[in-house]
Amino acid sequence: MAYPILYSFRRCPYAMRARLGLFLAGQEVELREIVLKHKPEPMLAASPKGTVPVLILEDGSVIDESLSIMLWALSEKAKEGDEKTKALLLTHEPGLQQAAMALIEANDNEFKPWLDKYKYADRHPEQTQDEYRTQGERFITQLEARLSQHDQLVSDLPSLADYAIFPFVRQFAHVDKNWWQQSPYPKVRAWLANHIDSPAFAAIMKKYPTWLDSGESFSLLEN
Ligand SMILES: N[C@@H](CCC(=O)N[C@@H](CS)C(=O)NCC(=O)O)C(=O)O
Repeated sequence: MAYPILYSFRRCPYAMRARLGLFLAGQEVELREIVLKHKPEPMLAASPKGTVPVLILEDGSVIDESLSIMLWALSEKAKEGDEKTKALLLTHEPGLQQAAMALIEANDNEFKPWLDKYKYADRHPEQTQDEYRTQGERFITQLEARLSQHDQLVSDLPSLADYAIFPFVRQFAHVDKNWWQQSPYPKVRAWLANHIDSPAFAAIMKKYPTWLDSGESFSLLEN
């Protein structure tokens, strides 16, 4: 049986978000691991903008935004009446769903650009690495405040906001692990450690040979 094809890059936080959404929805895909410097032609033919993740459905339609892939996979599962995915999507909590979407938007549009500059400060000499980190900390501070109110970002249960955002916070933490360990964000630290240690994250972070080299696609769900 054919499954949707996912072009993915293991270390990309957007691709992680998509893989998490697919995994949590129990949506099988043919995962094709790529390298960004050498993108496969069929991926570019499907999505000329050349970013991962790219999902090609069985009917040929293409979803090439990570959040849309997450929402597609979880919504399809929720349509079957699956309560667990409805909870992830906050289907019964429109106010919280709105908050989750706003937080993801802040992650992608405000936090991510500072994260990139913090990570690659040598390519952006206009400010120091510490200054870039301080800019990024504004978002981390918001997360700390939220996690002081409940166990996860929008309520006590994990939602799409947690899964869409933690791969980016993981990158932020990894730039300077010593700093992160003593930073004034104990709640975010614990929340992140929990997600990194989760079975879902272990499953979506398995290492595969690249599709161009091996010609092999891999299952996302088989462990
Ligand atoms: N808005 C896109 C962003 C995806 C994105 O920027 N992915 C990066 C890798 S993390 C990429 O493919 N960059 C292209 C490149 O580096 O050539 C999404 O959410 O899917």
